[in-house]
Amino acid sequence: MSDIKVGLIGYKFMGKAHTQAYRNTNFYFEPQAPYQLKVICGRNEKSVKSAAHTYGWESYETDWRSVIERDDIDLIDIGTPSNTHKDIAIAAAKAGKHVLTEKPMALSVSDAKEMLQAVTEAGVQHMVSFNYRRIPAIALAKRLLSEGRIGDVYHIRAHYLQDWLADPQSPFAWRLDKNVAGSGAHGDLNAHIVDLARYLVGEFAEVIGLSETFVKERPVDSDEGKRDVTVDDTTLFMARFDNGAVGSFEATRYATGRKNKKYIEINGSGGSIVFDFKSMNELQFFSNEDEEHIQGYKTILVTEPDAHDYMKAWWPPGHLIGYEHTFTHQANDLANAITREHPVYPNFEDGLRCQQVLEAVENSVKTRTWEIVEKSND
Ligand code: SOE
Repeated sequence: MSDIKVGLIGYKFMGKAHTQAYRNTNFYFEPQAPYQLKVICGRNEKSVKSAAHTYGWESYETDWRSVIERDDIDLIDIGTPSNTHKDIAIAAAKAGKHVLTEKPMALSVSDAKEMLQAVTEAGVQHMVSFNYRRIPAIALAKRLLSEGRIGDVYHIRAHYLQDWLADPQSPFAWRLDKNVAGSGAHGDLNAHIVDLARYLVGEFAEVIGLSETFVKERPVDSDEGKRDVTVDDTTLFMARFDNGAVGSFEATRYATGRKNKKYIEINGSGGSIVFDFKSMNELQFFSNEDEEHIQGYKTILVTEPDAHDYMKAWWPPGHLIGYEHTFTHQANDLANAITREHPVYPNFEDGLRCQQVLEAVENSVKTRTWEIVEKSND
């Protein structure tokens, strides 16, 4: 295979993050098949044309269908609002293209199942952009867990906190419309910590949650009116895992002062690990193996090339990396999977499992009871 020719749908926050990932993958990781930035797509011609120029894409389109019809594209990357993911992903798979989609993968479990079926039937690569898995400190946490260094897991407590809606006068945005976003803080933020919990601890067995929408309507930017908010502002839930561990999860857009706080603590019979995104190059590790008089949490600075292959591409030990690198690592893993024809994770099956957890929580909010998490693909 020569190059991986990319068609990127969406050019805003995620469009920018994914674009730099393709460029930096080529530059730092030198994959067997480099990425070619073929075409970027968005509905507003003036804006997408300017993005194509600034980001360095060869061409632009204003209709995603035209991108999929092109036979010079190998990979469709979906960075648009959640209600568009299903149609684009299924059309891309049917056209024989590999698919990377932003999270949450779909609006519902049944949509996610259709998407998984389409990519499986087409035999293309599929991946969901749960980019926080690609933080070297998270990869190290996974390794410590796999090596049994904290023993059997008892607890996971995780939260993902933002505050961009804390002001009741903040304007309405697409993320507040259920038809477009699927859900609110739950699908946007809990989706990330659910994926990390599945990655680090295992499969969810049952859940019980509560949601709240604090501000029921918001001013519309462009006129005098207001629009109803149809999603959750916050969702909290408790969970039991198949392996006996228990967990608590919280996502909110009302944690005043917390711009993007993601925190995960896992306690086991032999120790604990703690990750806080504000210090994303670090992992806290407590081990019962240490002699008692020197026991305590140690801070591991995860910049050694030995910590993870990702770090081999970057700077000498001690030089830190950031948020954008997570997307570069993701793009590099996807390039390797495409050229070497091996699976890449998290894939659409992981996206579906995450959706099944999210939907079980939503059901439990309605029924006010524990809900079993379904795990079937059919
Ligand atoms: C908005 O809440 C958002 O951009 C999420 O959609 C991302 O997934 C998250 O990482 C940062 O915040």
